[in-house]
Amino acid sequence: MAKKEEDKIKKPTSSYEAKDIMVLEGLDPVRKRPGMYIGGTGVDGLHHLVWEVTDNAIDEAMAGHAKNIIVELLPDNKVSVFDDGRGIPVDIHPHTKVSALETVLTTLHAGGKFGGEGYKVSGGLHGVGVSVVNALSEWLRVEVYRAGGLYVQEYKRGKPTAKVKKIGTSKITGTKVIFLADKDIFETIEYSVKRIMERLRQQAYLTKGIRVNFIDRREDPISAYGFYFEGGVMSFASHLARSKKPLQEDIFYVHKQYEKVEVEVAFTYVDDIETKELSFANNINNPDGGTHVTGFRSAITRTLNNYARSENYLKEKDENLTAEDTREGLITVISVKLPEPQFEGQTKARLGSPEARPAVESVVNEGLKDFLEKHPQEGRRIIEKVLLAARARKAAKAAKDTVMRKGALEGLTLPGKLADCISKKAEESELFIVEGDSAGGSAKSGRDRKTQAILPLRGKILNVEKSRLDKMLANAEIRSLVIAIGAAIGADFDVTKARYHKIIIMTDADVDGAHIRTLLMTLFYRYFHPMVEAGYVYAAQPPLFKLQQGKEIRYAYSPEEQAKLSKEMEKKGTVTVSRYKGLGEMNPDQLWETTMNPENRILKQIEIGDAEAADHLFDILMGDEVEPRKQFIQTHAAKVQNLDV
Ligand code: 28F
Repeated sequence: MAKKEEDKIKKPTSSYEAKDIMVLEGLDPVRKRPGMYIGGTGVDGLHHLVWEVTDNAIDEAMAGHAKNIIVELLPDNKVSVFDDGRGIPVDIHPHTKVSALETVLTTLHAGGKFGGEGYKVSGGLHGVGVSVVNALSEWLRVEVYRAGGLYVQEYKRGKPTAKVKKIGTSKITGTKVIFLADKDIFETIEYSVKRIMERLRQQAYLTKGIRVNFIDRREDPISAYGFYFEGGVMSFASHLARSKKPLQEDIFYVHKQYEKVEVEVAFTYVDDIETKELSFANNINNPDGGTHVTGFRSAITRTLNNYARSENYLKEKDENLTAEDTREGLITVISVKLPEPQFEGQTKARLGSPEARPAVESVVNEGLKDFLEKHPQEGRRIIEKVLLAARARKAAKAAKDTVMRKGALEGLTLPGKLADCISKKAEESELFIVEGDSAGGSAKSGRDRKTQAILPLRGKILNVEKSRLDKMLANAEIRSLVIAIGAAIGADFDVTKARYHKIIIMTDADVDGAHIRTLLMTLFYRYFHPMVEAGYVYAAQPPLFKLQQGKEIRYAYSPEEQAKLSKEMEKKGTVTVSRYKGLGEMNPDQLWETTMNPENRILKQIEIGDAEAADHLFDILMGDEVEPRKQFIQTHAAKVQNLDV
């Protein structure tokens, strides 16, 4: 049912003239203070080199001149990027007597973006120019296929090693850049396939119809991936909703030019309480939203309220639906393209351009009104969902007020099950969430009382997937956890109030333990998100094996370690190996020694990615959709080893 109103989209015409190049300054400042140009010289800064070059290829595709982009990771960490666009101009500049190609590669901010009518739509303000990549590479080669010829030039740390040379003829046109990041500058020059894949997939979603291929040639056999999305942001939204039950037949989609702003929005409501909202300006991700998101939210809220009233879902006396109510279960991708976007915030993660707000608001208002008129049955489902959210909001507020009134959530009365630590300094305090009362008992007596608190959780905590905040607050286990952490929950959560700066999930190393860990990670991801962001959440890694040889007892945390250790200990006589089925099999000292003692325990810090994966896994395992769960179990059942039956 997507609205296919593909208005004629005005493409930026970057008419190339040698005069367009604004020669600003040499490259020395870049090598002196690389952080000024790419943010840092760690792994993020290293990947910025790849983003800069690939963004230039995407720009050429966005301008309608390239259809295919090939990114390759070569052995010894060289990166190669190719696009089949027009090829960087190679003609000699009348004043500087230097080839345009050399100027673009060796001069800061050279390129249509800062002058002329053309503008870069991807990379945008972040696009510092390929000359920065050149300056920070110990070696770089550019090949230009243009006007029937193949032109080449090579550089060392940004300095040409020879003039631009025509080394052959060519039937195709395009640009290829191959570079080797300078290990004198970067802490590491090891690339992450995952990061590059995620970024290329995202760029392909945002630039519908272009083909992006990624080939990792560092190992044998090579691995190759291709991204190609006819549906653009529509495919992106459906990818984000892949494990959820949709409330609409198709993704809502609108793509229109509004004055200077090109607006493309896709969204779908799903049967869930979680919101996903991705926004981009000139293909740059804006995690902190901005004027385009504000425009979108006011359009949704206003149009749904008007519709709910005109269709009598809301009576005269009923209060309006809030923006919050309309966001539950809404999965959205907003992409705007505009000349000279203004970004705000220290990480430039928010779009400030005022013109983007009315553009998105008007385009979405009109599109959604039209959609609701044409699809009344889906309109009904959406309104019913939003009304339900409004009722839950009021109930949650009432429940929270009740609970708050009782003073429980203020942490005045800590839950009985919590064995708190003596220290009141959050930064040194640790809260162990332990599965089961027996392990809880051992943890309580084995721990370091000064800094370690224990909260035993009985069995499976509430299946947080379907419940709402109010129902969750009613659950004793969850309430104990909220009170113990002492920083409220959900939208009111304030991480600076957290009473512990380490929350350690300690569950058995079996399937049940993994299940509980997934539940808890989902809970933290959804209702204590800043704790995960701050890196406060960990998973304890209990030993899998105990090895005994005479009096000597050792522990192994993986089958490989167990094999190695057995071989070593066998020299002194027979070794008995026992597999730990659960924490409860360890006595307090063993539990302390192997899993709680900061000296030699192993903790896995939960990153957003892990929690997000748990959240997605959780949808599959615990959500309503049977199909994704069946698929998941079939796919993974083969891989599950030592399943305790
Ligand atoms: C592997 C990375 O960098 N592709 C690029 C072009 C095409 C033109 C261009 C680039 C205009 C004035 C500065 C060609 N013909 N892929 C890439 N493809 N830059 S970068 O122009 C450069 C600027 O000089 C191009 C006509 N107009 C623009």
